[in-house]
Amino acid sequence: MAIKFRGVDFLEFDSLLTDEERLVRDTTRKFIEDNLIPIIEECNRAGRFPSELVKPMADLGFYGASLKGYGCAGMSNVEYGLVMQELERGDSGIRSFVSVHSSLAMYPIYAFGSDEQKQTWLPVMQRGEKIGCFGLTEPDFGSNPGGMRTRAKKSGKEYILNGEKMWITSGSISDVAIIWAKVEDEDNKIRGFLVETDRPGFRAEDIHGKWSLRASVTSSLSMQDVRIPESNLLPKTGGLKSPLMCLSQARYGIAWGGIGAAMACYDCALQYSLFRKQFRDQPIASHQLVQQKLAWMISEITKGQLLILQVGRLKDKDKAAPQHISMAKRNNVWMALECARMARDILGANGVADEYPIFRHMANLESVKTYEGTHDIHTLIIGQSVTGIDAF
Ligand code: TGC
Ligand code: FAD
Repeated sequence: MAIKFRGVDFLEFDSLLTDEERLVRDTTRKFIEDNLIPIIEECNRAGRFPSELVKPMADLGFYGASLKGYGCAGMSNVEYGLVMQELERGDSGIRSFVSVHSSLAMYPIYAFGSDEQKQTWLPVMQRGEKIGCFGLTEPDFGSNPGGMRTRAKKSGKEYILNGEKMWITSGSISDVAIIWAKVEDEDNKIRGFLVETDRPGFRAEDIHGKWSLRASVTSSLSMQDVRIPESNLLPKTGGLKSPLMCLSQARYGIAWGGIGAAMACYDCALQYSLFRKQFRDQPIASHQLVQQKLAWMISEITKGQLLILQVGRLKDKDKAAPQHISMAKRNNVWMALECARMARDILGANGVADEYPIFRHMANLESVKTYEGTHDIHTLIIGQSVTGIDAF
């Protein structure tokens, strides 16, 4: 039986939002309801990224939404977060696509690029005519990107890149990759490069057999003597701090996204529990143990909403620190995964079928818990912040 999402607001959360913020949220919600929900289960089964949505999402201003100029929507951080929430209510994979394109490909060009690089790339990326990806992780360096082996070597007016990147969202559908590499001539300092994906020596191959984020493309990238002009260096990058600054943008969006996935699972389980009857012809919602699960979920969703709204308000004042964002990403993704597991349980056998969205969200959230810094890495970032001791 089809269950339609009704929104989740236990504590008058909406009253904390401005009219503009609610409008952005509602517009995105309608877009997802009309365009993604009807096709997402088919995409998930087939392992297909819904590329037909790339242009419509550009038209709604989703790409680089919080950047100013270059055709970008110039949304506040809270508005951008609400977009991420609604996208992930549909599917983590579609939120991943928009997050990576916006926060990990457009943002580094915006923050570290030359005027010419910004003019060349940002307007076409905003319009969805060119797609970007972010290559930081390598086969042997995930949580510890500082150990990366990818190298850039200066040769006349060019750089030559060699290395492997792994688990790269949108890798094979991108026109440009932001590649992080150690520059041999600069004492192995990490810097960012714009690498057009049609350059000789650049290869992207999709990773198949994922049980998670099946509607998102994930690829490995290989660079063998890829020559790029020196003007493709992002001039303001310098050290590991540069890619980590990009991660702060994307982690922030993910913390909102977790709320969306949790809301989808909770609302589905609540509606199901009211019509599904077991024992004495009573709805399962009348049993105390089912109510306990629903009460846990709505409490945690509400706390997660307040947490990320506060981080968003701080970010709008330029006061959100990495450890604040780590707390929100860690908590909200963990909370969403727990909600998905409880919601799956409430649906009994139906919980494992893709007639309902819960198992898909649950499987997606396993990746979301790992990428952009694992749950445990964010634990250590918070621990480092409060103790002053680095325990990585
Ligand atoms: P560490 O010495 O701690 O830091 C180096 C410099 O960076 C600064 N910094 C940050 N700056 C801005 N934002 C942040 N989040 C920052 N974190 C650290 C730091 O203050 C320092 O600055 P300075 O001035 O002293 O140089 O570096 P470390 O090597 O000890 O590493 C620390 C650690 C473990 C926290 C870091 O490596 C880390 O976060 N690891 C996790 C890696 C990760 O998250 N990878 C994500 C790859 S992209 C991805 O997953 C995309 S999936 C997206 C999707 O599909 O939606
Ligand atoms: P590892 O670092 O090997 O960690 C394995 C386990 O060890 C984890 O539980 C971890 O918490 C634990 N661990 C590691 N170090 C410590 C420590 N010091 N103390 C305690 N525990 C520790 N990367 C990109 O660059 N771009 C992308 O677009 C991108 N997209 C992705 C899409 C998907 C679907 C997935 C699954 C990953 C993606 N990633 C991307 C990679 C992602 O960022 C990494 O998977 C993540 O950073 C973890 O690295 P790892 O998988 O190598 O795990």
